[in-house]
Amino acid sequence: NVTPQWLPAWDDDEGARRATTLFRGRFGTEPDGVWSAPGRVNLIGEHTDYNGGLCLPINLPHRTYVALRRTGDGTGAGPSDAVVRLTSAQEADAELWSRPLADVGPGTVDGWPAYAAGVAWSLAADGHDVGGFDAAVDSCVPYGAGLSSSAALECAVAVALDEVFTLGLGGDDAGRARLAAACIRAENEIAGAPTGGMDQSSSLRARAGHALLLDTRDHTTRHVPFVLAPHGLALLVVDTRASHQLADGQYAARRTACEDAAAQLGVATLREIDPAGLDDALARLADGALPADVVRRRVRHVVTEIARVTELVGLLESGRIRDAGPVLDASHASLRDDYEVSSGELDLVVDSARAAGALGARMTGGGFGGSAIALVEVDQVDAVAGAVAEAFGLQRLTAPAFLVALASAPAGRTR
Ligand code: GAF
Repeated sequence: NVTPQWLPAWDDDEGARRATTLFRGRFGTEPDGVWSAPGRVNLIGEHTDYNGGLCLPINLPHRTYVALRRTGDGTGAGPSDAVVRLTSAQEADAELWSRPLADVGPGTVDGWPAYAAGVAWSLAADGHDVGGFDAAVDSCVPYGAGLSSSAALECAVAVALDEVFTLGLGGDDAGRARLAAACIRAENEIAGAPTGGMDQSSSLRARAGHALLLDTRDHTTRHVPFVLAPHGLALLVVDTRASHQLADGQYAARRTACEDAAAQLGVATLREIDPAGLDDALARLADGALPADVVRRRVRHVVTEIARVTELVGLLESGRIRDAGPVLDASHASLRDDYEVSSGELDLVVDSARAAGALGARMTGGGFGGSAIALVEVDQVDAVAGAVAEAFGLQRLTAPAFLVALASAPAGRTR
């Protein structure tokens, strides 16, 4: 018998205390406040957000906490006062990271500081008056697990800078959409990961108790109630602990394949392909940088996955979450066979969870490692987790880690 390893979320007191203690220790003064932002898990709609499509993430109870203090006169006018200094509890032994804001730009920052300093850069590039600051970061969002630890860091810094530099964006959804755009730009241009906008939009714009239906074609959103307990269900998240790196070539290659296919078909994005006309569209695809049969499978995933988002939203909004299993399963099959972004570990989670009684299961996030979700009866959470852990043990894989996802609050001020 293998005991599953659970990943606890901190409460706000613990998160604020940790970030504040780190801040005092490294900077010898008090922060102006503590802000935090959640990681996310996507229910369905994978690899659709850079295709003008739909996705449906919820925020996790796991958050990244940032204690931050504005320094200098904050006008950003003089190079001496516009210095960014950063420290992270996850890099405890590292030296303080320090850089004039004027020196932050595409290709200049490596590692985790790119996500934090990058947001200051993109807000400034968007015309906002952002100056120097000190920040200390601590987080219980599992790192590198496909649960958006990077977006949580970006979004926590974004809401902090919004407040200390009085940008006035955090108070309503339109402003939060602009903060999300700044975070996405930081990730694309400073961290160099060509991701879509789902993760940052969720962290800043999704509400507690709801999934965020995000339409990446027109940037509209709908808040879809997502509370499983009254249905006797729970959403189990399994971190495979198998490495996952979005900045590597595979994610970018999928994105390029979709853009090339859209160009071949003469549409702005694959969202414009009507599912009813999918076969016709596929027949028109020819060999290019990739063989036509590969491109056809990529396109089929995107078009059918967007339709599955609508299907799941319909089930949620009509109180039929118990019927959602086959939709989740179909999403996984499509990601595994057509989009080819799953992994042996992700398939093992999905297969072993289903065999142990999960109603449905799928990989979530970018793939190539990372996490999977399973919809399970609330009284079977431990049994399903135990079965998955045991399946990993039998194959001598690194033990996976588990959490139960409750749709949680967006980024904001904590203290
Ligand atoms: C990662 C990316 F960051 C998102 O933008 C999205 O494309 C996702 O992979 C796949 O759905 O999380």
